[in-house]
Amino acid sequence: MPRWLKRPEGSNWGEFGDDDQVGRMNLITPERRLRAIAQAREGHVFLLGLPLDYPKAQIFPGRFPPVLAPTMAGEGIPMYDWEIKGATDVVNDDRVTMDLQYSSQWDGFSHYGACFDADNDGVAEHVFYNGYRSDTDFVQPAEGVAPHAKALGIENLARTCVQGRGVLVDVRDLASLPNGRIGFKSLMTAIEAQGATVEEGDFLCLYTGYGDLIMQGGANLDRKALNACPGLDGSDKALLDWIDTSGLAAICADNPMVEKIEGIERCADAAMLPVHEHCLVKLGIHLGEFWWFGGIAPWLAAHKRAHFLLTAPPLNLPGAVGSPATPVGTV
Ligand code: UVW
Repeated sequence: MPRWLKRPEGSNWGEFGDDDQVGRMNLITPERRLRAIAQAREGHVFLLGLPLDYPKAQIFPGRFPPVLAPTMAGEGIPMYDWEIKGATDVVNDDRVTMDLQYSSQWDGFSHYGACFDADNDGVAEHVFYNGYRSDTDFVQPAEGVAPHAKALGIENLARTCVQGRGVLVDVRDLASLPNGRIGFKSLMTAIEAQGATVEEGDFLCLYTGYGDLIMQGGANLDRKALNACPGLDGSDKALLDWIDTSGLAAICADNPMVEKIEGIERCADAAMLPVHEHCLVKLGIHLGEFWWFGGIAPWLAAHKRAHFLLTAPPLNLPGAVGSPATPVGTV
């Protein structure tokens, strides 16, 4: 049985193969990676992620920061400042409990799906990129059962190693647009003004200023300023079309959702997060969120550059639907 009989309008399901699980990452060919590596001209590196315990105050309900604890060497024996008996070794060993999408992160394709009648039986099911389904391709949480993605887990993204050409576009000035929503025309104007180009297999990096506010604000976040930062306008069809035709591999933003939905009317038969649906469900485009560009952006601007080598593998954690990220930009 094929996985689906009908695919959502505007989707590319099947075009990278019936069982493809990495979508547009397929466009990062060895040639394109070498072109990206050629952007590393000076040897400077920049962290493009927040410390994973940032934001210091909760932004996304239900997601909590990492909590460290010692590994236990035995009952009541924390493996911390732990001296190995009969030898001189001293060992610290720890574990972490955290929401994988608390801080800088990748959204995997298994993170976000849609209600759509892919088997054409008149009833919508919960489907994900390339027609994978909630009922057959995930283990759902239950008493004593850990949920996980049997398909589209973040390990698929990890296997691609996530290395290619980053294109930084500074959109901080676009906060003045209505509801801070960046449509096609405004984005194209910013891209052109900054001498950037977005080509097949590129990582589009959107610098909204949100990450800077998180870094600077500590626990006293300026919520008004955060809410004023811009994001993509998923209600703009021209923008969605450009995301498709540009061939970009992924979109990485320093804000929490890449897109902004303020002012878009919610509708029972449409997605609340249209950029998520367009990218993660229909086209196989990964989304990076809560990144930080406050380090690399001034350097790129001072050197009249917009492109760099981006390296950003997620955790190779089988079955997870998202992952913390510690991306690196090399110039
Ligand atoms: C949701 O889609 C709910 O979250 P995120 O913005 O992290 O993808």
